[in-house]
Amino acid sequence: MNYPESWPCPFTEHLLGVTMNAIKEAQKVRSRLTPVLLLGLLASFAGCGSDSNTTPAGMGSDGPDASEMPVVHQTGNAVAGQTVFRFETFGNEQFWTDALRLQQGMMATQMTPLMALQRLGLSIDIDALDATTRQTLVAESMTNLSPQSAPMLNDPNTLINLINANAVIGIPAKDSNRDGIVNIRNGDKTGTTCALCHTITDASVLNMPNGGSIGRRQDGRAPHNLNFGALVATGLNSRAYYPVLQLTLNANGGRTLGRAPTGIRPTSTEAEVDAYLSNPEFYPVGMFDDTFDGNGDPMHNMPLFRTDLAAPWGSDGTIARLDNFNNLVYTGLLDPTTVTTPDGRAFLRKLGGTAAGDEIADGYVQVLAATGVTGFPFLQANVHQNPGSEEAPLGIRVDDTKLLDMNAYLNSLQAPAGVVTDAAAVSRGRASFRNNCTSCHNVDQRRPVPAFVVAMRTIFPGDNPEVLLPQRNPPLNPILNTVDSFFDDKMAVVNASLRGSIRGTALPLLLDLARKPVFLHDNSVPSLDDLLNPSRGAAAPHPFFFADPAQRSDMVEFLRSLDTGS
Ligand code: HEC
Ligand code: HEC
Ligand SMILES: [Ca+2]
Ligand SMILES: [Ca+2]
Ligand SMILES: [Ca+2]
Repeated sequence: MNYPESWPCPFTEHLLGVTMNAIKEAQKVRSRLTPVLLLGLLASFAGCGSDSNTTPAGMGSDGPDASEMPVVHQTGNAVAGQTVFRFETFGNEQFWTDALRLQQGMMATQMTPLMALQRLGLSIDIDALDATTRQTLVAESMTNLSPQSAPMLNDPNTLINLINANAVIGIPAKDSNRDGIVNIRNGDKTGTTCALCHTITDASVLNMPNGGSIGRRQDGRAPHNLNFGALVATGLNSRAYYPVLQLTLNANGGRTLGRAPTGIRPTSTEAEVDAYLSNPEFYPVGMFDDTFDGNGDPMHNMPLFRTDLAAPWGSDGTIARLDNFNNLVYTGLLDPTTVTTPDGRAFLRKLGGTAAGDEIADGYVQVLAATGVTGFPFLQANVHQNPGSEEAPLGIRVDDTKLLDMNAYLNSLQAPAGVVTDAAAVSRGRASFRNNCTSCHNVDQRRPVPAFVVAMRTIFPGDNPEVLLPQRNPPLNPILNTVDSFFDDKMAVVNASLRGSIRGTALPLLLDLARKPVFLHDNSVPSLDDLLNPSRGAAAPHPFFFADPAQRSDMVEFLRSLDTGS
């Protein structure tokens, strides 16, 4: 068997402090924990890899009492945090405009608002517009949207105007030339923000089937139709996103890991990169590859509600603290040129080994040179005294006050009300959930999500990985990949072993499920009924099934009803 049962678990002082507190907390609630679960909890908090941190379904419980553990989570000002979430770029507009050339691509392709809504799944904030534009868009939205009846929605100039008005959600324009006017036709630049993949609108003006919408912002809700791949492909220099694409690496024996049969190389053309990004088989709609590891491992956009109730972060549970996760998004993903710095390279080497790490960084430098990108990294961040740590994986950290303000804002976001169509079915489903699912999930979504990482073999019994890199510096586990499954791809390189825990998946809050079109982080399951249907097979990811269709449908009703209200 080539699966590591455990690996060394040395701690930094900081980690040890957290660990000791966690163990003390666990001991306090010992009486309410089943022994097996407690053992697993201690193992996962103590950071020693183990498969024992999950149990068969608990009986008659409201959820695992691991949830009693407080999430250490500083906060600032929620009102200021809203602005950070919606508009803060820390200067990444230089990357998106000067390096990736996104707005230039929109102009070159004569992209209209309708195309942005339909093809890219972008959404438009109606409140950001002046009264005349608002009225025209409302009127046009009630027509058949043809160029004759909806001229403004079909006019490429409108898209520029909407961007200038900061109405295109997640891609704000900045007054880069500091002339007091925001106009991207005249030297100003467009960046990206968190809202891009974590906000929709109420679609009160227009709802584009399988696309975006026009209406009022609803922060925290996942845009299931956002086509981020196609958005990046729209840039005139999509090659600038190189380290976050699926790569072919010599260090990996010329192989590639991901959904595409061949990966991108430093010499790949713009057309080849665009073809990868705009193929939904390779870069599915609603997904984002958030690791600069050479793996093509897009994951489904996650909702962000009540972040005070959840941790660790990411499907892999790699990051313990919310502001650390958010800092990594800013410093590594919204301007990936940071990986070419000495600290960036060091982190790439830590993740992928020296050969692969250097190959990614060197390849990227080659791409940037070949495409005339200079002056990077662009991101405005502070040098951190502890490079490589969770606080600053790439050696830099954006403004801490703003990160803590955003923590407060994300904590305050409420999930939409659950959908109840058959109250009796919901109540039967709840009873069944209590009996079958509470070794991992809580019944009551107002309670903190248990913080343990579910071991890969528990959540995915078909996990049978080959070893891609046998040795990494402790506490990192070897790089592993189960062939013929995407489910584990995210966790191949980046997983919770980085903080001394295990390779597996973290537990989500079960919220806004009625609106979700596809399930599990790898988009592998098309409906809640399928999720619970034994026809997926006992070796499939998340193998918790009901053979009886009536029981399944009760459970689906229950899951759709969940929210954080009373
Ligand atoms: C291009 C799309 C995209 C952008 C932009 C983006 N995210 Fe995400 N976010 C995702 C995806 C996809 C996931 C799921 C990752 C996973 O499954 O591991 C995610 C996960 C998260 C999570 C973890 C949620 C959980 O329950 O574990 C947090 C927190 C988060 N994002 C915050 C942010 C913040 C803050 C920003 C802005 C700095 C941001 N994201 C920008 C797509 C995006
Ligand atoms: C061994 C722990 C465990 C058990 C038992 C378990 N789950 Fe899960 N569940 C998870 C994990 C981990 C995830 C996140 C999976 C991922 O990364 O995609 C999850 C995700 C989910 C999701 C969200 C899927 C999505 O795409 O948003 C639903 C719904 C769900 N579980 C329902 C259930 C139900 C119903 C049961 C009982 C029949 C159950 N779970 C039992 C661990 C568990
Ligand atoms: Ca392109
Ligand atoms: Ca990746
Ligand atoms: Ca795999």
